[in-house]
Amino acid sequence: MDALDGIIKQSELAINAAEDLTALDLIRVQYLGKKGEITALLKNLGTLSPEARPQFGQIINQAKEHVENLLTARRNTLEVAALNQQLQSETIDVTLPGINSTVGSLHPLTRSLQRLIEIFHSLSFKVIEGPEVETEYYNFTALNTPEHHPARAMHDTFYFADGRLLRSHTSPVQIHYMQNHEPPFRLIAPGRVYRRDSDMTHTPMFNQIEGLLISESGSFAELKGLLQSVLEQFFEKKLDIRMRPSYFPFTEPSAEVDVAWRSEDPTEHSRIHTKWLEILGCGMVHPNVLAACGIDAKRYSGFAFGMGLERLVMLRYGIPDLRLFFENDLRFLKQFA
Ligand code: 2NM
Repeated sequence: MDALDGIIKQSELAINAAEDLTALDLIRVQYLGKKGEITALLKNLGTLSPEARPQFGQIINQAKEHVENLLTARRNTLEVAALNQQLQSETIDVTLPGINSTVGSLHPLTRSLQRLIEIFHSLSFKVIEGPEVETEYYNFTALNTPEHHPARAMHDTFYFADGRLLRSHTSPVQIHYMQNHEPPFRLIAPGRVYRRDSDMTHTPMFNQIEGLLISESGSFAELKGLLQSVLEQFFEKKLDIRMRPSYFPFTEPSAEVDVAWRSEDPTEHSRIHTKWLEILGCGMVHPNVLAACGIDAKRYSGFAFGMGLERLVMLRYGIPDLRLFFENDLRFLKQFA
């Protein structure tokens, strides 16, 4: 009984001193575990006389129950303390301002390209794409551009060591298409093109949209009407356009299209003045080009046109400097959100 009293006192002290649940469990094992001190006393009952066993058994079991109750009470206290501490450390101040997420926007070139594609789509034109690395055949030869044409020169086109090149227009995309499809068709080929040109108004890479219509009745009149309609939809206003005779190896006849651009001239006391601005090139597809694609030029005819996307977008939004397209300055890009 002396031993039991000592054990109870020690366990009470230990339980009250336990700082956390792990320490508390070690104490439980120390007294009530398989090899625990109170467990050992119970095992010892067998050594007592049969008459003494019930009395001592009862006393030891009461002690065991007492220690178990103390352990449970302490465990509850420690659990509540731990929970309170966790709640305190994870407190969220719901009155703090939120974190703003900024929403991006499309690049003006992407936006305008999407609009142009919609406009052409409404006129039954289909979008086709092709590789930016091409052969001389697809970029020049099939387009009726002779071997010694200046456009082929090293200083105009980027060549690779193996003779391939970066396409200088998207026409090769249309050549591939014509070789593999039967007319009639209406196509536009948008994409990046490359020329060895770099100054205030030229970048070595820019975006082009070329169009092509081949049918049994393609005509210059249809070309002019189509361009007028597309340009008026793109600029969202009535436009005066004019065609000037021009030359491209792949079209005959060829023309350049100008639009009458009205603007206020600050040097002329804000007088409105009109300038003719060149915005695209076009023409009737040369019979040699049709022949190179296996198309019967006696049965089919059609027209093609090409325009620079950056230039169109600069006019539409009044963007003064080509470099703005490539710098990705957010102050610029945000204006198109
Ligand atoms: C232009 C001007 C004139 C053109 C020609 C072709 C093709 F592949 F059908 F022959 N595609 N685009 C063309 C014609 C492009 O850009 C100023």
